[in-house]
Amino acid sequence: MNDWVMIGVPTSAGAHHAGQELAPDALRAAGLTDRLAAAGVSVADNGNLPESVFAADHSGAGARNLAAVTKVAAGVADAIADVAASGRLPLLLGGDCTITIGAVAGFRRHHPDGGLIYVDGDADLGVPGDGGSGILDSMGISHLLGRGAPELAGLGGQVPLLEPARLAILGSDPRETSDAGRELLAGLGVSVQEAPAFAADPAGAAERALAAVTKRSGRFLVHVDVDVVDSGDLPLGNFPHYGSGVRLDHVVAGLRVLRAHPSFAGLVLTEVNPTHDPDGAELRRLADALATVLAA
Ligand SMILES: [Mn+2]
Repeated sequence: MNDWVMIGVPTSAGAHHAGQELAPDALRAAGLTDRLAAAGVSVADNGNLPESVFAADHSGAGARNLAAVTKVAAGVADAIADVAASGRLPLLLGGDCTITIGAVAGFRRHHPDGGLIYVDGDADLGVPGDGGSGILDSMGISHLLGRGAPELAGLGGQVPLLEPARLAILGSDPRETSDAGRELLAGLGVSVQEAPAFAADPAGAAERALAAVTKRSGRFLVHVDVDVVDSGDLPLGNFPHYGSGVRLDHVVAGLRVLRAHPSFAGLVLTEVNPTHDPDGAELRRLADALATVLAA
């Protein structure tokens, strides 16, 4: 199981504004495919799913652009289920973080005991109507765990989409999670290692996430929101995260440990906004990092 299928998900439907829909093609233009090949990674590029661009939602709903987000996630679920059934490894290029809801739904059609390691600058615990932004890409973990909008939370036909014991969160910035959020996750038994622990020992933190998830899961997906990297190092995250202390090389070190596990079964990259990087230099750094990770 070492052949990859790359699928672009050009969507900003669940984001704060447009831009992320450009990421899959921008990563290709930054040489991702060539870098993967040079690293010895066998990858077929299946192109992009249909584009879905952010639109202002004036409806007043607590979950903005819910219909568009749900439609994209459903398409992702079908696409990743096909890849999983073929025995190959999906590499999803988002797109905003809501695509991971679809990825988990589709992955678990084929791997009912599947798990998820969520490498992200945020714990994404928002829910519609909580007084927050209403932006769905800040609510991914809530929906995976069965909270939030029923259309999304029920995408896999079972609620929750993911049992808490099959989830590990790695690298979230403690300044972005409330104490109530931390208590909620602790009470549910979700493995959480925040940014300071991740930066202090990326490989060790990754091993602890693996130990937690593989205890209760078979194969697992890895979600990587580029905003897990401090924007002072890599300013590609759609929503900036300055000062977390997590560098790109920390993330590479951690992801290499995850990728080396025999139950590793694919990667979802999210929240890259190419408009933050007009000359493409940071995108090329990210493409190099991905090739280093996937070659491991
Ligand atoms: Mn995120």
